[in-house]
Amino acid sequence: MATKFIEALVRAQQDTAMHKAVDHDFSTLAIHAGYDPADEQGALCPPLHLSSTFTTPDAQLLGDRFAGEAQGHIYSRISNPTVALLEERMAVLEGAEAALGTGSGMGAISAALWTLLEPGDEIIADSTLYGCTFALLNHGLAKFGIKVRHVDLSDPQALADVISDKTRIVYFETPANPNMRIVDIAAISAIARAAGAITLVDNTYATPYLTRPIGFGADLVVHSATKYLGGHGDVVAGVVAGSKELIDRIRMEGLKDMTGSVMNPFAAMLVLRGVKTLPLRMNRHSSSAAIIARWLDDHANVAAVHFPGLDSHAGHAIARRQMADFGGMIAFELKGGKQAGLDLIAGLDLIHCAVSLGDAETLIQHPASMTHSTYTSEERALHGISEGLVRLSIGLEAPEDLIADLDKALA
Ligand code: 4LM
Repeated sequence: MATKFIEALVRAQQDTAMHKAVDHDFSTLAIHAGYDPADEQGALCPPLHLSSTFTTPDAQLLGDRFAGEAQGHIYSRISNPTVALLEERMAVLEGAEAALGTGSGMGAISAALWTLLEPGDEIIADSTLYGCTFALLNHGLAKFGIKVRHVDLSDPQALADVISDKTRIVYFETPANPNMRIVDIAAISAIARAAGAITLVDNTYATPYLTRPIGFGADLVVHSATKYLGGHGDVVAGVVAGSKELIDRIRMEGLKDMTGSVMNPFAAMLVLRGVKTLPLRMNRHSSSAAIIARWLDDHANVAAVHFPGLDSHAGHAIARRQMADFGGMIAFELKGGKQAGLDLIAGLDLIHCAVSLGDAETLIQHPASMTHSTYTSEERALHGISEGLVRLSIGLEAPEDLIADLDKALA
């Protein structure tokens, strides 16, 4: 049964027009991939393996596992059965050969980048990135002789103009946090591949239910599983997905030896549970966000709405091509600027002021003073993050109730 679904998924990646048609298969895989209750005494839900270490009947076998000559768990900083199930499920859902669970989204990004980059290499990153990713690149990697260059990757020609044999990684988010810029995954991946660079996509905002970057030619995908994959705001976790060769390297170098940013088995269990309802939740987040984005767009006090589902969005056509729907994130600016945005946040009752995203609860925050305060104000201006921008993560509540709350606060 699983093979049939996996074949369908692979076909879907080859033909994005089929993306919506395989929804049923994705939903089935999100619940079943990698797990057979018959292997665990009929337990419908996978067991939680908390063991930090794993014993073998003799020293030879454990030694062989260390040498990579025998399969099996050694120590939970390297692998763990509960985490391994999530890794297998995420690999299937992303259409990747393999995946790796990590302690956070930043853990996933750090483990991948520390493994793949060496002093003298260049990383070309999109101009807009999550604040801590921007800090990791510019305050972390840059200290160790890695050249960080920011390019507007929503314009593939801009990448083609500057990419060189020094470029090791091309890195971007789509939609980008916080301003919702869309990057053409296929176009950027093709340019990167031709230059011998690895394309790494942060798929946190879209999730594999809406976009599967590897099917468009990307090499690696990273996630903050804290967000939509977990889905309930009660876990911090990350995932990297890609070829077996790259994932094995990231596991044994970036994760095991360099960062130690290991996924806790309990976190893996919570993410496995979250992923079961990912399709249902993403449909609801997306449909509610589309309604609210249109409502905001029509509001007299709103200066601009950044949501890829709007015809007016610069990346709308590309988003239509590479996303099954437009997701649950909206960014907008009020005519009264930053102060009006802060007043709006203060005036809300149902919608909570908090960072993070992808939860059942609708969250609102002010990127310039919160998630993107790692940029200086000059850097934010340079990177297209306006001081007045307000970010909404649309939750699972009734959209009419959210609109009523926004309406009252905007008035
Ligand atoms: C936030 N974001 O935006 P961990 N990649 C993307 C993200 O949005 C985040 C991470 C990685 C927010 C957190 C406070 C696109 C995080 C990092 O927080 O390390 O799991 O993910 O509100």
